[in-house]
Amino acid sequence: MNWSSKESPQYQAIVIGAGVCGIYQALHLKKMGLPATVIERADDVGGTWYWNRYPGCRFDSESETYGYSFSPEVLEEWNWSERFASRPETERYLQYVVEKFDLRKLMQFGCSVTSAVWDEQERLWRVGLSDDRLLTTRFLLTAIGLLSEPTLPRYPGVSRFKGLSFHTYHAPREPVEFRGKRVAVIGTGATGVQFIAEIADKVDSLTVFQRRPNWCAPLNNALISLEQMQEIRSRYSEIFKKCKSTAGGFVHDVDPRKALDVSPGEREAFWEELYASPGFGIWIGNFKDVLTDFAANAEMSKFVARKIRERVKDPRVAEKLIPKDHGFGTRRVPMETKYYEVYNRDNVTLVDISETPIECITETGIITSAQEHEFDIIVYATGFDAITGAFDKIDIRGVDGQRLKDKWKDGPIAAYGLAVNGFPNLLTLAGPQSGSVATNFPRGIEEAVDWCTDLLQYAYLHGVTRLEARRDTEEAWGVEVRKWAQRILFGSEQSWFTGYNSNVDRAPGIRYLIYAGGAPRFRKHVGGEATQGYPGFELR
Ligand code: NA7
Repeated sequence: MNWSSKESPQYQAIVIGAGVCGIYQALHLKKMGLPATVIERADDVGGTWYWNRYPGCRFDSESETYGYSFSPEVLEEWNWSERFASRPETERYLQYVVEKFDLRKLMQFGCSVTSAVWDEQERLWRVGLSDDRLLTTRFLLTAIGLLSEPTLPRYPGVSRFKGLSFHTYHAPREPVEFRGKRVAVIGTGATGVQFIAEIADKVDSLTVFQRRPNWCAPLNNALISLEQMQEIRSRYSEIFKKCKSTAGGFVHDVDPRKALDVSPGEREAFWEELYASPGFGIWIGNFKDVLTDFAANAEMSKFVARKIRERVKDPRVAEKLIPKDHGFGTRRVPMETKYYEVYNRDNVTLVDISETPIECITETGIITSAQEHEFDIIVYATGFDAITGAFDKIDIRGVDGQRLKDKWKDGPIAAYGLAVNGFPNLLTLAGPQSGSVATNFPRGIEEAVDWCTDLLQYAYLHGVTRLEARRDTEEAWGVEVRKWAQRILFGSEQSWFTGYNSNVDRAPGIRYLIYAGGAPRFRKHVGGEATQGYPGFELR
C-alpha cells in the first residue's frame, strides 16, 4: 500500500448505497483488494428495486440492456422473463449478482450515513452513521440514487388520515389488499401511471387526483421465452455496442430525418410504428428534431393527443388527460400498459385538481374545493426531491467546513458530475450533471464506476492521498451542461430533470441536474481527462 498518513483510516473506500451503482462499485473495490465497505440504509441490496414495492413497478429499459454487461458468466446464466422486467425480478437479479461475486461481506445493512466531514490534516473523511458509529475512510463514494428521497405533498392533514396511506417508494413490504377498497392516488408521473393501470380492476373504486397530465406512451411489454432469451444472448455484444453508441445508452437511436421534411403520410406511418413498438423508441428514437424544434414537437403532440382521444371514451375526460402546457417528450414520458383505458371503467374517477384543488387530508379522506371524498387507502405517487435530495440528507462538509448543501443551494455544480471542488476524495458516482443520470442507468453507471475506479488506481499507483476537482474544471463542466440543456426542449420544462418539485422549499429557477449532451460525448470528456493524467484535478 502506497497510501500512508499519520492516522490510517479504517477504510480506503466507503461506498454509500447498495443499489445498481453501489453493487458494481463494491465489485471493483473487492477486485482491487482495498479495505472497503458499503453502507446501506435498507436491510438488503437493491436500492430503487428494494424500495418501490408498489404494484406495477417495472423498468422502461429493455431488460437485456438493463443488466450489467461486465460478466460473460452473468449474461450466460441469467434469463429475463419479460421485455421490461418487474421490480421483484430486478431485485432478484441484483441479489443473484451480489451472491455470485460474494459482495455481501463488504456490506453493512440497516444503517444510514448521516454525516461526512473532511479532515484536511489527515486527508480522510469522518463518516457518521445513524447507529452512532463513526468510521474513517480515505475516499468516499456516493451511490445514493437519483430518486431516493420521496416527497409527500404539503397539504394540511397528511398525517391525520386513519386508513392506510403511503408514498409509492415506501409501499408496504407485505402485499396490500386492494380488493373491495376505496383507493385514492395523488400524482400521475411515471410511477402513478404504472400503479393506476395495475390496480384499477382490483379495487372497489379508484379516484385519481391529477394536477398536470403527462404525455404517456405504450410500453408494449411481452414475455420473453427461453428460445427468445437464447437469441438475445447470442446478440449481447451487438446490443451493448449499440447502447454505447446512442445518446441515452438505450437500443433506441434518433432517426436522422426531420419530422417536417417527410410527407404527412410517411410521418404518420412512422409514428404509428413507434406507438406500437416496445419501449422508449417513441421518445428517444423519434425524428431528430422532435425534442428540439417546436413545430416538429407540436405535430408529434397532436399525434399522441389523437391517440388519447381514441382510447378514452368520454371526450371531457380525454381532454383532461391531454397536456396543454408542454409538448410531447419535454418531460419524462411515463410508459403505460392500458393506462388510458382505465378511465373507461365505471369504478374509476379522474379529479382534475388544477380545477378543484385539494384543500386538506382528513381522518377519512380528501377534501377538494368541490367536495369531500372518503377513502380506505391513499397512495402518494408524488415524486422525489430528485438527485440532490439524497445528498442534502447527509451533512457533508468539505474543506474549511463548507457544506455541500450550501454550495449547491442555487443549483449543483460538479466536475463531470463526479467530483466537487472543495470536497476532496469525494466521488459522486451518479451525481447531478453526470453522464449516467440521463441514460439507461446501468449503462451510465458502469462507465462512471469504471472511470472512478481508474482514478482510484491512478491515485494508488502514484501515492496520491488527496484528489480534488479544480474549480475551473467544474465551472467549464457547468457551461457544457447548460449548453446542452438549452438545445433541447425539456431543458426549461418544469420536471424532475430540472429539479422542479412543489413539495420542496426551494428558490424558483432552473436547476441543471442532468447532462443532456449524450453518453458518447460524456465518455469523450471523461476519457480525455483520464488519458491526459487528470489535468482537471489537483492530485497530491
Ligand atoms: P414524478 O415524475 O416527479 O411525478 C410526480 C407526480 O406527482 C406528478 O404528477 C406531480 O404533478 C404530482 N404531484 C407532486 N406533488 C403534488 C401535489 N402536492 N399535489 C398533487 N400532485 C402532486 O415522480 P414519479 O415517481 O412518477 O416518477 C419519478 C421517476 O421514477 C420516473 O421518471 C422514473 O424514472 C421512475 P405535477 O406534474 O408536478 O403537477
